[in-house]
Amino acid sequence: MKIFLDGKFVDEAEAKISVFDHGLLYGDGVFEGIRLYGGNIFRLEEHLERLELSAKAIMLDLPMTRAQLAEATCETCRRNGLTDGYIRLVVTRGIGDLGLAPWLCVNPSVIIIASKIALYPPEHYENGLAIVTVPTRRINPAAFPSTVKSLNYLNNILGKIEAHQFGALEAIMLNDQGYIAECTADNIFIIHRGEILTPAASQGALKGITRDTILNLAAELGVPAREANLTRYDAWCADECFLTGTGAEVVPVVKLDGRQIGTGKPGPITLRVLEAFRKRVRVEGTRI
Ligand code: PXG
Repeated sequence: MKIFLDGKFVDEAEAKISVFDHGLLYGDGVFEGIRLYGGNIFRLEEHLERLELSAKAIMLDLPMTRAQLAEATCETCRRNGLTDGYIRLVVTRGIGDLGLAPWLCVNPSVIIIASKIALYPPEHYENGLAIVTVPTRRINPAAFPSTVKSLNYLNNILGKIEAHQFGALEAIMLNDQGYIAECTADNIFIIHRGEILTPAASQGALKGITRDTILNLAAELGVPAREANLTRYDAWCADECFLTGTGAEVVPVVKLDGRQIGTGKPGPITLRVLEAFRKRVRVEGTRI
């Protein structure tokens, strides 16, 4: 596998980062997870824009322009002979000393990995997931914005460990107010009386690219969709529920905290959205 590392394509075994890189020492950096479908990168511009905004928020100057990052991303896919896969774009603060001081890190590192994706088995989409709410709360956006896709994922990782302990693949994380924020690596949607609802970023959600795609698709499908404050009660009593993410795409949820959601099967609006999303990824994107 060829990895893009600071302007060069190197073999996987040669793709090494210093132990003094603040991405490692402090989780100081930003990243994106992007999909390649049939030779097209889905919503590459939006991912690069989010990367730029994440970098701006943590006051990290990206060492490459958007056009350069786009070209390097496409070239990484080409060099690995990929037409379908998962792309990880990482920018670390770079090498510094053992103190926090990011201003001593003069060269941010850019890493692009393009690889095959391990998809969820099809039965999850056909039968839906059973998920739980975990005790770990999402970090208060006033302490660190949930909209920044940073290298520091320990908050989500604790949620993921707890989900795993409960035997669930994904889990709802509440914010400090007790409202639903999102899942550990996916956004959440519920459907109530024909309306699609999802928590706002201000409630502790990442502005997911898939989430945004779904909000657009809902408008095209003529299904009302909006952001709303959601409680666990709202989700328990929803007619339908689904999760969205670059890796998961759109995955139905049929059980939450031991309560069956709707009929206990993926709901009709969820299935329409899922189908529309799968069609969209086949026709939209940046040709590599
Ligand atoms: N919320 C969080 C906290 C995320 O990390 C999403 C929502 C969905 O966003 P997108 O833009 O992907 O629709 C994410 C997704 C993985 C993986 O392996 C996914 C994410 C991060 C790390 C790993 O699926 N982010």
